[in-house]
Amino acid sequence: GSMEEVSLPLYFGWFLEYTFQDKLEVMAKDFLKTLGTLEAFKKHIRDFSGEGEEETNLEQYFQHKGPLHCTTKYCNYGKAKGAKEYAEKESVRQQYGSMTKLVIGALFITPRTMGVRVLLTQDQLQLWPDDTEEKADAGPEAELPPGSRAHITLGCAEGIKPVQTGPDLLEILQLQKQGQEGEKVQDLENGPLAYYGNGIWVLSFTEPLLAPALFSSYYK
Ligand code: 2AM
Repeated sequence: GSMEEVSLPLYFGWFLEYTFQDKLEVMAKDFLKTLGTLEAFKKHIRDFSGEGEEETNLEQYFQHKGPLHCTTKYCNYGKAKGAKEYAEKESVRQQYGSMTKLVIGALFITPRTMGVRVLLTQDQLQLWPDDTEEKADAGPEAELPPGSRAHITLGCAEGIKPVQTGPDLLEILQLQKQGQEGEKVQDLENGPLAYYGNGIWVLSFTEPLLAPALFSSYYK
């Protein structure tokens, strides 16, 4: 009935616990500050700035609103395909309101988005929807395993919607799958930094971060 439809959220996902949210934001800001000072980055500043601009303040370049989270299923209040089926899944009902630890493997930026890659465990994959875009986005040659798209959006460039972070991550994973490791730039505090071209920078964490998070949903 219509009551059930309006009660579906904008999206389901894992929401970072507050103290970790602050920690991740500080880390991301520090990363951007450091990146902005590197000669290797300055060499490719064109990816992030317009004609004639010699500098870009990366901390202002990426903007973010709302709680930091890893979207599992975008429902658009019931208008998205498979929303109702997802909300009714046994695993979703059972795990709703429970805490988990997300494993964060890398931080990436592109001229469009900044995010971190989340490596889902088998348990967490039970909350991943079956009808994701991974296959369509990856194309037939580069099929990626379910959950590859899992990420937390940390910021978007002006005029870019957060939904872009998923495709940006998939692009990086496809490059890696094709054997590209990027051009190693240098070791930063948390691990090696690599440049993949087209404004794609990836910091792979030597020690993955463990992020406490709550499985819940969001209504605007
Ligand atoms: P994100 O998961 O990449 O950050 C509200 O817009 C949230 O739902 C954002 O977190 C956003 O992207 C996610 N979202 C929006 N549209 C989406 C879609 N079509 N598929 C998957 N996630 C989407």
